[in-house]
Amino acid sequence: MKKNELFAVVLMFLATIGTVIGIFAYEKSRAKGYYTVELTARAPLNGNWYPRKFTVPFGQEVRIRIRNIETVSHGFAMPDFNIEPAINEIKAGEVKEIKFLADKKGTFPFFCTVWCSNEHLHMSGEITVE
Ligand SMILES: [Cu+2]
Repeated sequence: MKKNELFAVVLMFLATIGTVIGIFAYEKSRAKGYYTVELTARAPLNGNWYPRKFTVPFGQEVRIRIRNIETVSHGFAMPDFNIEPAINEIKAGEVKEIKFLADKKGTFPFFCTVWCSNEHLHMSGEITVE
């Protein structure tokens, strides 16, 4: 085997090992992060929260990304948990994020806090921690 060939083989070997180590490191850092839920906000007549019910793992730091895809403002509240940052208003087209530690098991309500339509009081959902 020529010297250049040997060099190429070693380089290929290192690149392969490096990729595998990189993938494992990425997966590990991802697992440490937040459990993310994508939530869409719409007035009840236009579809309501989507998903309206979802489950998150107990003991996990949870991040909910709320996307308001309407032309009116909505809000978000979940009184059973300390929501950081608290959200009073999500304007039309905005995406806001809340974070909390799912440290209680059970099913808890969340709801809109802005008078968005006549059906506003029905703009609610449930989150289950288990
Ligand atoms: Cu609303």
